[in-house]
Amino acid sequence: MKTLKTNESRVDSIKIVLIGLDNSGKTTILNCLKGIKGISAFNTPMPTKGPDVQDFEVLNSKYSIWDLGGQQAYLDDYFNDFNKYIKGTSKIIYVIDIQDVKRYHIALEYMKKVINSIEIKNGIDFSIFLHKFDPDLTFDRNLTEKVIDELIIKIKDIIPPGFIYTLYKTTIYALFEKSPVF
Ligand SMILES: Nc1nc2c(ncn2[C@@H]2O[C@H](COP(=O)(O)OP(=O)(O)OP(=O)(O)O)[C@@H](O)[C@H]2O)c(=O)[nH]1
Ligand SMILES: [Mg+2]
Repeated sequence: MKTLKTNESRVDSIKIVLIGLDNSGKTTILNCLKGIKGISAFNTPMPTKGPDVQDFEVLNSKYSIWDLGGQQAYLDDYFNDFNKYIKGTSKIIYVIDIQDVKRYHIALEYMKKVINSIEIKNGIDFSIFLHKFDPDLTFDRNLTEKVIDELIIKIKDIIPPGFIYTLYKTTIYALFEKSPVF
C-alpha cells in the first residue's frame, strides 16, 4: 500500500474513487480495470487497509484509482475530510455486494453518508455497482428478484433530488460485464 497524502491529486490523470463495505469487491474490480485477467483476477485479495492508490496507464490514458478499504475500522475515517479524498475526482463508484443481503441496510446507510458528504454534487460522475451479479447467480429464499427490486427502490429513495447517478449490475465472471439497470 502506498503512503497517501489525502490532499494529493494528480492533475494529469483521471481519478476514480472506489468505495463501499468490506468484501464488496472493490479491489477485484480495480484489478479487472487494470487489465489483470486470467486466474489472478479471481484470487481473493487481502482486505484493503485504509486508502490504497494505484496509478496506471491504459490506452494512453493515465488513471489514479483510489481504493478505499471498507473494513469497519476505516469507514468513518474517510469522513474526517471526505472532500480531500474526492478532490479532483471524475468518478465515484459505490460498490454493493448484491449477494450480501443481510448487510444491504448497512451498505445503504453508508452510501447515504457518502452522498451527503460530497460537497459539490455536480461534476462528479456517481456510479452504483450492484456487484457479484454473476451469470449463474442463484436466487434463494434470501436473495429473490423482489429483494433486489426493493433494494433498487431504497437506493432511489436515498438519492437526493437532482443528484445524477447510474446504477449498474456488475460481475467479474463475465470479463467484467456492466449493464445499466435504468
Ligand atoms: N461471486 C463473485 N465474487 C466476487 C466478485 N468480485 C469480487 N468477488 C469476491 O469478493 C471477495 C472480496 O473481494 P475484494 O475485492 O477483496 O473486496 P473489497 O471490497 O476490496 O474488500 P475490502 O478491501 O475489505 O474493502 C473476494 O473473495 C473476491 O474474489 C464477483 O463479481 N462475483
Ligand atoms: Mg479491497
